[in-house]
Amino acid sequence: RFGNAAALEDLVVPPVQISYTQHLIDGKFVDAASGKTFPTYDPRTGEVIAHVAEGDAEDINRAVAAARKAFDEGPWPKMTPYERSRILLRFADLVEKHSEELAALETWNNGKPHEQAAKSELPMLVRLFHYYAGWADKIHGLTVPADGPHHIQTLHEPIGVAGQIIPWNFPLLMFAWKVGPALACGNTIVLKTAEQTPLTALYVAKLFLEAGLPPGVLNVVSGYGPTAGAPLASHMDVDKVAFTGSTDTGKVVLELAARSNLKPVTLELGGKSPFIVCEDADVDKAVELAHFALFFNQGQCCCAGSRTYVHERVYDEFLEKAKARALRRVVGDPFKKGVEQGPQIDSEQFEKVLRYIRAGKESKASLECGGDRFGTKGYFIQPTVFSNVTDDMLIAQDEIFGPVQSILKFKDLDDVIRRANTTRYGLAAGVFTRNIDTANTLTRALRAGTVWVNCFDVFDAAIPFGGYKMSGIGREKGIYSLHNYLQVKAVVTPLKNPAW
Ligand code: TXE
Repeated sequence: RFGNAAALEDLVVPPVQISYTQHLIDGKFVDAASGKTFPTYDPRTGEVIAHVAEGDAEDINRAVAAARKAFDEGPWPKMTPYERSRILLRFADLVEKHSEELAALETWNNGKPHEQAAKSELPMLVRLFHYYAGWADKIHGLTVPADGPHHIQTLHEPIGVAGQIIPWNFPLLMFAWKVGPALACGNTIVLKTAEQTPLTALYVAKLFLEAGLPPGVLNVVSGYGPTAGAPLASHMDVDKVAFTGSTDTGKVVLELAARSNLKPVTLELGGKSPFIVCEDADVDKAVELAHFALFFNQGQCCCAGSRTYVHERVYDEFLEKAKARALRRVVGDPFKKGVEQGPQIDSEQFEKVLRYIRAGKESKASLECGGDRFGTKGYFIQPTVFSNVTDDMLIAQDEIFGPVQSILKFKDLDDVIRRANTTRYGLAAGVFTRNIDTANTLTRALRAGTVWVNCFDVFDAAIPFGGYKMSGIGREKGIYSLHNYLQVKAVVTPLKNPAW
């Protein structure tokens, strides 16, 4: 029996009202052009909590027209960088003021533990906007040495209208990773939220208006991928598209962008990240970190440490303790204090995870614990651990995106480097060792956009994040994210006017 099963019999009423369900276009909350709405759910129960405007191509057209006008006619891109910075700071203050409602809304619509939303994600949201406010007035070009008698300078200009498509696993943080750099650089935006989690982005978009963001600079459209996301990715008036989601959809977005106006695309996609426990590891600490690396956020992290490689010398002890830790994991109503794991986001993801669990059971892997749904309502899944996993198994190759830990045994560093890199993904990796040489060898050999050494899921605003291979294109956060939202213009002037 996991955690506290009783937690599900008496669900907490979320301490927040749903105030915004329409699109935000040109500074106004409006219904969908078609008048249609779609339901959004509480993943604890599968019950509808609100009906939200359902965007399609016409809403995207309207939002892009507003963003285009706000970019071409200003005032946003023409404001001083300091004025833009001040608006971002005012927004961050308003987020801080409304943190309680926002954390409750995030948990209600997503199912993540409320303590995680309130104590970690909301402060991070504020921090990200402070960080980007800091950049807004520090973006400048270079003076470039010339071969001839020319003065050459580069201007770093906003790229224009950014189309942004985000997923449901971290609705507010994904909003910040996309919107923060785009606004700091002076762009205007049409953001399409994930159909599962439309609510918090609308709430914070309202706070942006309160902070003084001019109408049309940030437009938020709710809706489904093929009917609202695709028209955004293929829109001829959108100058850049940024996407976070599955690798399959990432390919579609890239193709839509290429076939329309060849807009540049950044993609942050799936992963199958290795977490490597070396022979010298303190096993208790390694177990705790590997557990966190996989189970955090119900296992719904693109960078989840979903292949736990353990050195053969510590394997047996690790396995026993990893199983005990998973059995201690507290599953239940995410609003209740002490609950570590809430429900998966929706029935589709719930079924997907259970399908992978079945595939694991049918393989030669050993099911150590879990392996089924938790309770009888909502989308809760028991923390599940498989041992004796081999690299060729489906559960070791595909992104499960759920609370399913796969433990694999390795012999030596060469063995684990080769196997850790044998994947189509390359988003992140974890290394747990006390040996600096081992750490240095692994950090250089692993083909991944982030390597966490003796830590995992550290997400400071300044740390770039993104993938090698099929985990994506480009980097978000940090100084690197600014490059996604800037054009570089070279200006060349003769040092002496030619005698014309
Ligand atoms: O993703 P999609 P889904 C992975 C994870 C998960 C799987 C499927 O493995 O189980 O993806 O999840 C929009 N044109 N990740 O179906 O479809 C969609 O509306 C334009 C990893 O939710 O990629 C949503 O806004 N847009 C991931 C966004 O794309 C389209 C986070 C993501 O949806 C579209 C989420 C289309 N044709 C899932 N189709 C990560 N990297 O963190 C869909 N969308």
